[in-house]
Amino acid sequence: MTSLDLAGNWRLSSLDEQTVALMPVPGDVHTALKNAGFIPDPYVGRNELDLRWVAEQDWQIEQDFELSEVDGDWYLDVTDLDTVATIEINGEIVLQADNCFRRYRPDVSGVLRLGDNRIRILFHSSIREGERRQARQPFYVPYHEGNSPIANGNMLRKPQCHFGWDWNIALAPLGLYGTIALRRLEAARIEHVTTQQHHGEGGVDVTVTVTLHAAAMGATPLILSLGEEEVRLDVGVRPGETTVSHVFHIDAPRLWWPAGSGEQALYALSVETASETVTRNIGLRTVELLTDPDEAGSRFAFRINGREIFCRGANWIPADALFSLTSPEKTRDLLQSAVDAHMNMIRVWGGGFYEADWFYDLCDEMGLMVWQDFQFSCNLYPSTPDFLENVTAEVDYQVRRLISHPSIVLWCGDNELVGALTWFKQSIENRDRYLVSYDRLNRTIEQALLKAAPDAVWWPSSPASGYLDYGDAWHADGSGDMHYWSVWHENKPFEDYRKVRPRFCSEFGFQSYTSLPVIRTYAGEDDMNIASPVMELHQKNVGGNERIAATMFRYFRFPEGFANFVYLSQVQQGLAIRTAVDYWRSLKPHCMGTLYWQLNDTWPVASWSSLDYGGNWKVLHYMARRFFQPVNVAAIPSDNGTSIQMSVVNDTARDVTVTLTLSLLTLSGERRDLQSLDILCSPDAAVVATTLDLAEIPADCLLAWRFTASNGMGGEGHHVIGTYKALDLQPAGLGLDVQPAPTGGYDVTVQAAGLGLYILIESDRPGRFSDNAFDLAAGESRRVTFTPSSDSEGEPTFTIYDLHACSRAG
Ligand code: BMA
Repeated sequence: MTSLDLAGNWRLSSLDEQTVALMPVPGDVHTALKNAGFIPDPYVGRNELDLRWVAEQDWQIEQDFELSEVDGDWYLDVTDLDTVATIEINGEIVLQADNCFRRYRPDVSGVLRLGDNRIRILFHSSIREGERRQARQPFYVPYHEGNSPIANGNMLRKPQCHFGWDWNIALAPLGLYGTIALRRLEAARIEHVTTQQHHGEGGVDVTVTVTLHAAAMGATPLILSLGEEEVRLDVGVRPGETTVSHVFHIDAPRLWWPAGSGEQALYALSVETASETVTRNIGLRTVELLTDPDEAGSRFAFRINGREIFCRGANWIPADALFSLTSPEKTRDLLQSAVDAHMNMIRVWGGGFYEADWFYDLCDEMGLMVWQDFQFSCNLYPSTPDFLENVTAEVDYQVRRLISHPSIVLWCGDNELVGALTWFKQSIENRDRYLVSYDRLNRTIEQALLKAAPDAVWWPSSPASGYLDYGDAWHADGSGDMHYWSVWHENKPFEDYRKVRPRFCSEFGFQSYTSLPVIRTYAGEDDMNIASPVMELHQKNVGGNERIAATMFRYFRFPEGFANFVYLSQVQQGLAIRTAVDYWRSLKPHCMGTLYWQLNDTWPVASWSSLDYGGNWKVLHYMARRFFQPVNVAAIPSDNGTSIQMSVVNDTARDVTVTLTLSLLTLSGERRDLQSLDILCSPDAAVVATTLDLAEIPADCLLAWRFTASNGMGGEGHHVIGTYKALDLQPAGLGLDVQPAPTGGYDVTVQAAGLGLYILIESDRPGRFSDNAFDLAAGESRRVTFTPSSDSEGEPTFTIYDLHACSRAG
């Protein structure tokens, strides 16, 4: 036996032994306590408020194991240990850890016994540890109090959203989410496997570098294979690290492309010693971040394999607030939803995790480019030598672990730390000190990245207007990436999305309520009012509910009843994000990316996400599949409000001809043809198809369009001059027919007698509709398929919503 996996059921207890439960490892303490009946479900009602005590105390987990041999050198292999923890074997301390993002491999040779052994992990309260570390700082290091109801999370190398966030429950969870195993150190172990690619005329050279770690002088066979080619090396090792490199040459390489731009070719790399095997999937591709200066400032565009790719996507936050509730299947479903909505990039935001290897494997396979933040967000951080040393080790490990994934195209220093310098009294009064401190951290990250992966693409912070530029990238749109939050956080109207011309908008968002079936999982019938204490607790952005309601006053007639309120909140969210994306895509190639905030939710909550907790598609996600289509048509009103440009965008590498039919829709649902035209749009371009004078559109009509593109894509849309609330919408007269679908699931047909806008079919069982949130004119019908999720039980009941019905009088 050379390895003993210690995953499995451990004994969890409080230090006074009053609370004892089983805890599956990997797993988290809160879920174990819930499953054992010690605490209620944290996600239900207002239970969150009664659970702070869990993270205020220390917890221990223990496990007994047997060893039939203890000869030689042994080490413990530990990853994703959350966070300040002491590990003992047979009563001896073998590890004191304080970084959830590092891999620890302490030597445990001296403490193992033949026969029975005991391992114990003591989790120290992050709340108390954060407080202790803050008190030890040479000067106070502020954190964002609005985002972090639990204080001093910035002291710890732990997911920052664990301390609460403006969408997260504040639990400060603790546990072990990765590997815990005992391994015998044979001649050498594999410490790291990294790769570098060189693309030349004659093919691609892939340099594989293996770092071996040994306790003594010796030799080990090393078998490397990439694709069909295999080499066997006999490597002499000395105590400590030995590095070996081998170059594979690949003629006629099949390249890895982002989704929608080509295939996701992957070559299997395997690195094998006598005792272990490490595998990676290598995708051959070049990545460049273009930041050339131009008239507006400087560009921000990704060039993959020599072709500039417009990035369509969203921001990823952790899959769940509690690790034990996550699974690779659930995450696959969320990422698949991103690809299904024509996204080709996600940003792994800096307040969560460096995700597991399998997460990036999925992104590699699906063609989702990853913008990877280093895990620092919205706070200021220490820059003491011990903290920076810890960060250096973290960056070194994470970068070497992840660098071979073709999906990762950018390494970004942090989320919003430059902005954070302007948020706190201390850093406003003494900017020099905090800016220098920030730069020490930022430079530490950059240097550790480039040491581990010299070819990695580095961007200092998101947002940033450029290297060593500490300006306001929330409002300056000429250079770099932008977080445009004036719509939402500054209460600006949706039209303000058209007042900026970002080069790449890596965050912008608008909230909605999570769908009614999800609200029912945490709220009782009596709580179904947006001002109820339960609904307020499931809204983490101060003023969020007021913003949603006030925006409805701005654009819509006020909805009647709770269900309609939830529905309309989702429609207006979709409208907000579509306004931004339609305009910014029309600016291509000035703008080369839009990543909205945020793809997913960590628990059931009102938020900016397009996917509900559990993966159901909100209205925005159905709309995103339309507005992110590689070929799309959008109506863009002019600045002075006198005309509308019909914009055609083509993100594909081929010419397309778009056949566009424009019509007027009367409020009773009659479609009156306006004009039809064919537009040629060259590859990777946006063009104006036609400009309509507003005088051509009567006040009681909507502008509508349908298009088909020569590559098979197509779609439809409508545009309202002014606001929806000004229109005297008439009843849509919707009828619904449900039949079992021949392929499984249900065929749902909606017919309209009048004008139906944003028709939404909702199922009380989880699942996905083939289309939703669409419009119908009088006499039109649409059949969509509802596919229940694999875990869905029972017959679904369908409810239908539309814009007129949600706020009809009487
Ligand atoms: C951004 C993010 C998050 C936050 C979101 C919504 O700036 O980086 O910190 O959740 O805004 O406020």
